[in-house]
Amino acid sequence: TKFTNVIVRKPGKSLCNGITSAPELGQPIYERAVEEHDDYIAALKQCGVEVTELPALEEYPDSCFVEDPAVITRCGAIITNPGADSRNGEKDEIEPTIRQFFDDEHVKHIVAPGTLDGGDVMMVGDHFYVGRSARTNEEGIRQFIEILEGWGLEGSEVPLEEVLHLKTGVNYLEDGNMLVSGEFIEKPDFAQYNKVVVPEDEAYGANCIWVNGTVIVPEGYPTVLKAVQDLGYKTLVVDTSEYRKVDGGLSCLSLRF
Ligand code: CIR
Repeated sequence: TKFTNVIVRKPGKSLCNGITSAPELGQPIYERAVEEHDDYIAALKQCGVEVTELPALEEYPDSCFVEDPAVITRCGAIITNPGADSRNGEKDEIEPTIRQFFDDEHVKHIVAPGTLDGGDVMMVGDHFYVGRSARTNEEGIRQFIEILEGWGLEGSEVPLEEVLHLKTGVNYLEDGNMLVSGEFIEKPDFAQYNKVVVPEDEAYGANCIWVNGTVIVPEGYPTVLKAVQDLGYKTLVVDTSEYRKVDGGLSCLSLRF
């Protein structure tokens, strides 16, 4: 795998009203969120990718989490049908940008009654694990796998019990290495990988991203950082604490392809 492009979207002031399962963390501070986003973009650029930065969309509080309305594979792009009502329209906002990179026959859609969030999709080479979650349903997964198979790729379903999205708790770092936390530590689906177990008190740190040999790790998760460095990866640390307040992490903030 080698990524050449990354798409991000600047957070709007409405980020403060994003969906959250952890209101006790407080609302994101907008100015700080923008700084963190700038740092994130700088880290991505250091990994040798071209970054396309889309403007903020105030009408969609969670729209900086561009990973959810689209999934991009090496064969084409899939515009999803995001499972949260307040986010569903994000799919129409991201599509024109996706079409700048892919022609008509390489852009497919998940359609109702299927729902799917890109945060539930984890790419491991040509295999895509898809979490069945509160956002992603059986029909969405069926459509998604059908599209993949049409391109000679494959997918499989992973039922989720605890976390919001699949990649909230499990992330592939390439080279057979996988960061796993919580319910994913023992899942048979991932038995074949070199699993790096993330301790419960650093669970949020399981959401790291591999970008062309470098792993970007969220700031404040020393056990995860050391484990990733011990695997031999170059690392970059980015603070995503404002996004954590609305359940967002490193992977959600970009589309990498
Ligand atoms: C949401 O609940 O949809 C946002 N507040 C967070 C989305 C995080 N995205 C991701 O894990 N891919």
